[in-house]
Amino acid sequence: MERTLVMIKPDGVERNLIGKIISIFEENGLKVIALKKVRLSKKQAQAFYAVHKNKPFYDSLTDYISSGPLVAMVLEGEMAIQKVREIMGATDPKEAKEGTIRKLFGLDKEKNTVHGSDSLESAQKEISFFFSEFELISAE
Ligand code: IDP
Ligand code: MG
Repeated sequence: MERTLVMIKPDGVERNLIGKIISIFEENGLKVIALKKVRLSKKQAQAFYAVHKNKPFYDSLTDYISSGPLVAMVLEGEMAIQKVREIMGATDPKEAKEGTIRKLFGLDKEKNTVHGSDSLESAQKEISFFFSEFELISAE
């Protein structure tokens, strides 16, 4: 069993897509372990996306991620990290496969509705960014 960190980004929350998106993950056998709705400050968004700090899209991305509330959740399942990445689809909704969340709901390469950790290492880092050990144990 693996755990991964998923966010429903501000464009998804804004368009009332929380339920639909969680349903897609659940229908694919992933279990919601912990979940919260929060609005990140610019500084918190910069910290979350620190690996992209030298990218040309970093400033715009962190403005967008801090522009409204998002939903962060820990999902668990067999090969959860890879599975979530497949269910989400490519970063650019235009390139995402039919039936993926980004193809269904993504607005553009930046406002692509969902985030999923890309490795075991980032999953662990991103889960602890949003959730304390206490919260994870309490949600079991
Ligand atoms: P990923 O979310 O598919 O792993 P990353 O390359 O890690 O994609 O980029 C993180 C996030 O930054 C993307 O989900 C998207 O919101 C944004 N992003 C990535 N590339 C671009 C770009 O070329 N223009 C604008 N935003 C981008
Ligand atoms: Mg990434």
